[in-house]
Amino acid sequence: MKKQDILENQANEVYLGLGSNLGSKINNINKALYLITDKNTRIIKISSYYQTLSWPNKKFPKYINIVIKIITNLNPTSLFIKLKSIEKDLGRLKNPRNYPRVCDIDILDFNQKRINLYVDDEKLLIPHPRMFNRLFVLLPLFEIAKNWKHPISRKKIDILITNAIDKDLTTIKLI
Ligand code: PH2
Ligand code: MG
Ligand code: MG
Repeated sequence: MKKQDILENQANEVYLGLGSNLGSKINNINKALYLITDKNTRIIKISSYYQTLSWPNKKFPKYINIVIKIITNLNPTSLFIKLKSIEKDLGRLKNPRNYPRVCDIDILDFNQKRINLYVDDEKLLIPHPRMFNRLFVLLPLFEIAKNWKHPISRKKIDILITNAIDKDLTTIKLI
């Protein structure tokens, strides 16, 4: 049996980061929340909505960012495919990395596991490799998971936040 299959049909605890900096941002996030919920997937926590400066290019429009916790019986590949299709339904186009987007949904943490695989030609790396020194992810995550630990470094979320504050120029506003 493949490792993927073992993860299927069980209640996986997953954290997702959502961001929008194009169009009707709050609406885009809310539509994504509506589409994420289905017979396989339940949303169990939603952070506040945070207005954040676009990183690394502050000249791009500001983002709305949230983090949610879901329970899903989808495996990482199926969840990834579902989230990509939601991004597409919401009107996301293929653009260079870090370009403004209608909606971005990133799998931050899947059952505290290290996952490294290809879905078609796209690389799926969990925990999300670039996100854990970014306050636009850490602050909403802290709000809904005060004792969360990074699955690989085992660093606690409050330590990651302290370390990120100096580096990150994101100005964050609760909306
Ligand atoms: N996502 C990015 C790049 N930059 N900046 C903010 N503030 N919020 C994001 O979600 C974000 C970003 C790549 O996905
Ligand atoms: Mg992203
Ligand atoms: Mg993404």
